[in-house]
Amino acid sequence: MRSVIATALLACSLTFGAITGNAADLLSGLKSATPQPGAGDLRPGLGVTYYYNVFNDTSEIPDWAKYKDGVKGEPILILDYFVGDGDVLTSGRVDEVGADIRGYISFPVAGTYTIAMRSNDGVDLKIGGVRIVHDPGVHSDRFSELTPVEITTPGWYPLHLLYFEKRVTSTLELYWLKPGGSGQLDFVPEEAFAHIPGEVPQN
Ligand SMILES: [Ca+2]
Repeated sequence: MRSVIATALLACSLTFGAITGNAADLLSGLKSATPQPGAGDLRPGLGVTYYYNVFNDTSEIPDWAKYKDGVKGEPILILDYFVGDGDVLTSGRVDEVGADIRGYISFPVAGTYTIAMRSNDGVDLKIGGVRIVHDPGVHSDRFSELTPVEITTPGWYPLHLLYFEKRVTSTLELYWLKPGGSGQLDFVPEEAFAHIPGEVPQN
């Protein structure tokens, strides 16, 4: 049900983007993981560390982490969280949660991907060392720009996502449209995410 709602809302966003030219500039220069992680080391989903505090900007999460240890959460298998006032990601809490999410995302072919997020509250996404989405403050549900991202080398790329939920409702969704694709963006699928337990990928 939630994906149906998300798809309907995203269609509005896409239309809005097309009418206003509200797509972001092409991003390039993303660095793939070197060396590529071994298939035998990878586990499903993205690793996550939670920090329980009132955050108002994603930049406050690494500052807080200098002084307070986080709590390892269950891996996040897919970023399709549109949960109203329910649990924030895999934290088991409904409010006042910061998340430092790390792992790898697989781009299976070279070409230009269109990436978008919907978030509530703040989000800061970097892939391969390049900031892709930055909407760091407190806000209700809203979509990012549609961001074209050039991938020259297929494979695994380090992903680092800072996110927090302050109060009431929370949303965290990541969409893409693969090269040559047409129509609506889809959730980035589970098979495109992985992490190595205990590792902090450099990004
Ligand atoms: Ca909220």
